Parts: sequence; structure tokens; C-alpha cells
Amino acid sequence: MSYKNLLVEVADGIAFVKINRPKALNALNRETLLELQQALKELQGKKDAQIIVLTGEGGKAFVAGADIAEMKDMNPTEALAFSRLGHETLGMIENFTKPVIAAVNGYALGGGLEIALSCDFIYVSETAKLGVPEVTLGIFPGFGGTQRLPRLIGKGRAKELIYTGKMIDAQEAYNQGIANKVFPADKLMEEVTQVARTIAQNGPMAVSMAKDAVNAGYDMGAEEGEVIEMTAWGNSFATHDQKEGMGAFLEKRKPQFKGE
Ligand code: DAK
Repeated sequence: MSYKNLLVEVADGIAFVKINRPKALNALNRETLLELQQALKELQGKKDAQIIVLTGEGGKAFVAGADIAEMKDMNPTEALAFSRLGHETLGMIENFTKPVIAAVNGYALGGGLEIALSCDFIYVSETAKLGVPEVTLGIFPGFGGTQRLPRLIGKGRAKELIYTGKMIDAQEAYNQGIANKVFPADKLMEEVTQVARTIAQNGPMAVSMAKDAVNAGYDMGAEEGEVIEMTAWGNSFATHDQKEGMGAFLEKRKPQFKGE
């Protein structure tokens, strides 16, 4: 898998996808979003990649936003197409059948924070700076930021970040519930890899079904969500992995999951 604006590497069940435009602080242009879609399609069928870690190349940025240079002169039709492309890409990440962890290793601004928010969860380096500064450019978060951020941290906190456009540091991102954990910059990838490895060793079907159940039930009432869970849970007994996981426990051996 080779791309102009991405680096994709698969090792130990983990696909590391790095956005690779460090000279533009990994800003998201159309080409990069299309490549991300392509990479996800290719990783979908790869059994040796059970989990994705999304990060940015270079020491400075995860993603500093949508590409301002590319957006500046867009007409409304082009802006709408760009918006569709962004929503589609982030939706693909959010609903991808395998988990996607954001390893935020520097600036995650605007579309950069929004892409991180579409991942299953976010780990940040101590040097990370996060924010949605779109209003300072005369626009507002348009890749789902007005929807995912309030759902994650609450309406008031999200509105404060969106209206002020101010950047917050890693510790504040953790305090607000945007980041699950903060790591020293030189330890971020090691720590994320450890967690990803743990997840990759678990039953892939089970992890995927759990992701779907959490996502599908999140915006529903508890009772409807429980129906989703019960149905999926019942269906998990149709998988090889369920028989293997329980069989292995009873036989006191390590399970050999197949993701089937
Ligand atoms: N786009 C394009 N280039 C960018 C960029 C960006 N978002 N961010 C940085 N760069 C480029 C800079 O222009 C500079 O390029 P050269 O001048 O070297 O050619 C290079 O990266 C290094 O940046 P700086 O020289 O500015 O580096 P500093 O360390 O001084 O500052 C910074 C770092 C991250 C504080 C600063 O670069 C910055 O403020 N960047 C912009 C951050 C920002 O405003 N991000 C939000 C972008 S707007 C939409 C939906 C969503 C969106 C758009 C549309 N639709 C619904 C249609 C999302 C919008 C956004 O994300």
C-alpha cells in the first residue's frame, strides 16, 4: 500500500496509518481524504491488521486542520463536495469494522481534532495542542465537530471551545474527557502500540460487534440500545471466535481467533 500523503505500515496485527504532509502540518486536503478512504478499504480485508492507529508524521502535528490553502478559493459547490468528502471519510473511520485509535502527537486543530473525534478513542502526547479554531477563519467546525464534540464532553464545554476557537493543552484535553490518556511525547507510540496489541489479541469479531453496539446504541434510549446489544450478543454465538474463545478457556489454552 503506497500513497502520496499517507504512510501505512502493518506490524503485529496493527496498521499504523500516518498522515504524511509534515510541511503543511499534515493538513487535510482532498487528496489525503481520498487516500484515507482508499487505505481503509484496503485494510478492511486484511486479516493481519486487526486495529488501526492513526497519527501524524513529523514531530509537530497530528493534523493542523483542513487545508486552508486548498479551501480558500472554493466556491459553494466545491465547498459542499469537500464537506461531503470529509463527512464520508470521518464516517468511514467512526463506523469502520475494526477499532481506530488516534495517537495525537502534536497539533490537532479544526478538521484535525474532528478526525481524532471520529476515532474510537484518543491518546495524546504531553506536547499536543487541541482545538477547533474554525471561527477565527470565518467558518465553523464542519466535519462533525458540532456533533461529536458535544456528545463527548457536553454542550457547554464544546460550545466554549467552538466559540472561542482557543487551543487547549494535553492535560486540559484529558480533564475535559477528550483524551483518554496523556503520555510523554517520546513514549506515545510505544504506549499506544501496547494498548493496540492487547486489543488485537482479543476476538476480532467480538471487538467489532462491541464497537457497532456502542455506536448504534449511543444516540438511542437505554432500552432500545439494550435491544441492539442483546441481538448482537446473541449473534456473536454464531461466530467461530466465540466457540474458540470459550473452548480455549475450558481447555486452559490460548485462543486462536480467526475473526470469523
Ligand atoms: N492548512 C494548510 N496549511 C497549514 C495549515 C492548515 N490547516 N496549518 C499549518 N499549515 C502550514 C502553514 O501555512 C505553514 O506553511 P508554509 O508557510 O511553511 O508553507 C506550515 O504549515 C507550518 O505552519 P506555521 O508556520 O504556521 O507553524 P507554526 O508553528 O508557526 O504554527 C499552528 C502552528 C498550528 C499554530 C499554525 O500553523 C496554525 O494556526 N495553523 C492553522 C490551524 C487552523 O486554523 N486549523 C483549522 C483549519 S480550518 C468543512 C469542514 C471542516 C473544515 C473545513 C471545511 N466543510 C464542511 C466544507 C475544517 C476546517 C479547518 O480545519
